[in-house]
Amino acid sequence: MRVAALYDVHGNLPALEAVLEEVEREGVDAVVVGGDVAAGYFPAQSLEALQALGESAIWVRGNCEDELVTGTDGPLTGWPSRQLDADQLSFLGSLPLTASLEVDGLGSVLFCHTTPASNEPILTSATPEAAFRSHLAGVRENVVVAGHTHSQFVRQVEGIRYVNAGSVGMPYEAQPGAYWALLGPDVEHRRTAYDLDDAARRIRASGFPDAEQFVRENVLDVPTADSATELFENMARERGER
Ligand SMILES: [Mn+2]
Repeated sequence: MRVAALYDVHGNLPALEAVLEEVEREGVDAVVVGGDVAAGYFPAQSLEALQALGESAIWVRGNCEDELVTGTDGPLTGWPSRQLDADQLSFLGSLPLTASLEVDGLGSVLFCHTTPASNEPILTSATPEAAFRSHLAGVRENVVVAGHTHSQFVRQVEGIRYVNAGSVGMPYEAQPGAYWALLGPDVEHRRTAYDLDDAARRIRASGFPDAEQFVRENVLDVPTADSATELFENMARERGER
């Protein structure tokens, strides 16, 4: 099968709608929803747009799903958690950490938010190899597809190719847009352009408390992968993950 990997939508419905149109044109067999779907401007609508894919959507749970369910009052989770009803929160809380699929040309592919055992560790293009090796120990698949750190990259770790699919709704990349990955027969990193000014207008009207700041810093303009990677690696050192 061919698979579209959509990670870290973060409630950015305009970005998601543009990606779903492109995914439809690609005629994939499945869409993997890689976590951190609803933590952002359009929580319920983003969730519903992906649930509308029915059986062809395969879901894994991100760290923000856990924070929405436990009611953690962060900038991306406090207001959004109050926009979701009990059924939606229970759906998100019940998702598995991993999914495994056979993909054309790639063989077995493991999908997780960041590592197979947890949706929290920080892994970037600059992470030391030893950290990848310990997180991927015991993985039997040829390819691991993840997100979480919002920048597209590929790392070869012994026999395993670790792919960050990028972020649909909150990318840290060279230019604005919606970032995802098309899998089968190879790994193809994709960027979908969308109408940023129209998205900004919709997001400002969403009721999301920090809309203006997010529009400026994460939609109209985005942090570069290099700056985000440096911040993430510092955070990982502070957390004792390195
Ligand atoms: Mn995320």
